[in-house]
Amino acid sequence: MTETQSHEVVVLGAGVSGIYQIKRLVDLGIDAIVLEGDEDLGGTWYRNRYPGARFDSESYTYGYSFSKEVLDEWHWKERFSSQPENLRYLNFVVDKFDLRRHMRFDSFVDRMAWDEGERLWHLGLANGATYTARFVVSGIGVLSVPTPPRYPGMDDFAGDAFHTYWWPKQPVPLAGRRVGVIGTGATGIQVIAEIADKVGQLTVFQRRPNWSTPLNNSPISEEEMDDIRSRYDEIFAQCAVSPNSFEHVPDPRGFWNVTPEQRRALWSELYAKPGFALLAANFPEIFLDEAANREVSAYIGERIRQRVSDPEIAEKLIPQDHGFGMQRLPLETRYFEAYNRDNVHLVDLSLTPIERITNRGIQTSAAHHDLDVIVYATGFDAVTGAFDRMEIRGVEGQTLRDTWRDNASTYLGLLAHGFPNFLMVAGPQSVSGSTNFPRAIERGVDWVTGLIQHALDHGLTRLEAEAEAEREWVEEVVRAHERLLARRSQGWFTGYNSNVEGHQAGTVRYQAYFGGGPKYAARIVQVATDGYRGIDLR
Ligand code: NA7
Repeated sequence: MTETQSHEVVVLGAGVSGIYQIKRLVDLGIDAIVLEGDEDLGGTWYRNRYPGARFDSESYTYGYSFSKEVLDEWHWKERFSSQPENLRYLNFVVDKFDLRRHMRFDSFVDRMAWDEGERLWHLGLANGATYTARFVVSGIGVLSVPTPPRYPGMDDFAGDAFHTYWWPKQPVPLAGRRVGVIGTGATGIQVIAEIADKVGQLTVFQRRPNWSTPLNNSPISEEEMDDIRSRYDEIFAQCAVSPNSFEHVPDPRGFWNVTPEQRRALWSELYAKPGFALLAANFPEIFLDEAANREVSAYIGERIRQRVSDPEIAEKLIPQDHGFGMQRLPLETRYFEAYNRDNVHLVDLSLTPIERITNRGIQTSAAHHDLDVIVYATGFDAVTGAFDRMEIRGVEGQTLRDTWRDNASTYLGLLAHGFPNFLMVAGPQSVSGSTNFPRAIERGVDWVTGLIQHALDHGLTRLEAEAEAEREWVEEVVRAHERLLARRSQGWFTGYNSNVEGHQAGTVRYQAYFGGGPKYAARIVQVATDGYRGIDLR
């Protein structure tokens, strides 16, 4: 048994959050360490090696903004950069600031308990090591717990099968093989479009279609990168005032103040623009007004029909159960055209559900599909999943898992009552699930760092969200959520996941704050300025 190690701060996770968090702490000379469960850094971009994995955020709005040197030195090669390049980027940042020496890998924290007498967290790792820390900062990811389906016979399959999150590091041979993909969320749509022309046969098992619009990716030349570098201040300033922290700005004219022809003209322009333009540069009414949403959905349905040759297949690819923008919008590159290929087949699971996985493939209620590879693109136990899989015991010995059984409850998405000195970067009910992730992450890290510095400066050893302040924040989260047409949608934003107990259709979880990035930023800054109002500091 090795000796317990003690640090002022333990950071959980070496992904986008943990990397920036450790940088800030090290810069302040605070004794801190990162514990990462995986064998290397990168989080989301260390995993998710499936073909087609890439940003849906413009690369230069996704990268860190904190270092002028990094901004000056890094050249984003594509407007929407791919997983291998994103992982190289994170390694570049870590190596540049020599942060690796503050990281321990293969160090999954599976339990931690608060000791009220010592005012310390005691952490236990899956590898047997133990740590204590005054403060624990979680950067454990919003989408880091993959959820394969629970079909009978999954272990019987003789071919290759994996969840997209666990796509192997070694190249998976696809040429000439029969591949089945289950799931048509953002991940399924990326992987299907990418491999359609690289496999022998591709069978897509779709339960519900998603709306999806063109990514419109393109390379970034040296000259363009120079231009982007010269505009970085402007770009980040723009992200800071946009509701979802992108460069795109909502159309201010008012949906009903313009003619249907003018609306279509805008949509046709946005359809050709990169990234989330159709979502984020649209009229805000499409998220609030059913008639507005119906009209934009009908327009996008038409665009899908224009792109899919077989009218019956086209109808199956157009969502009927939810409107455009009601779930996370997947972005695509020639996804709909994939269905025009002779080697691509669509199986509609709403008509013929999967009964079991066999040793040779997938048995639906209508047929057996012989396969060599099964890809589970079936999503994540989003936002709270990474907390639920640890045993986190608070003041009274209660677990966070039990406390959050029906719904998360946080103060500003940054702290939770009953769990002192546990600080969450990109926690539930922050804006990290509802905006461009790294923009929210940097804001969260800066705030958490400020609070830790404040505690150290003032000799404070116990910080806990007040119950009343937390209750009021949750009410605000609920209010912002209930304004939206999407309030009952079946997507991970609302905590839906058919493969996780208690997260099935019909349950609503308040996972994120939907009041927008600028309002959230102003709020947390104000709380800090007011001497950390709502936090019991001792
Ligand atoms: P999502 O968006 O949760 O999508 C999961 C997909 O898998 C969705 O189409 C599901 O259909 C389908 N699914 C899930 N379980 C099953 C089972 N058991 N059988 C058949 N189909 C199933 O996850 P993604 O990984 O695509 O995207 C998550 C985020 O990662 C994304 O927003 C990006 O930010 C990165 P359903 O809709 O439940 O009928």
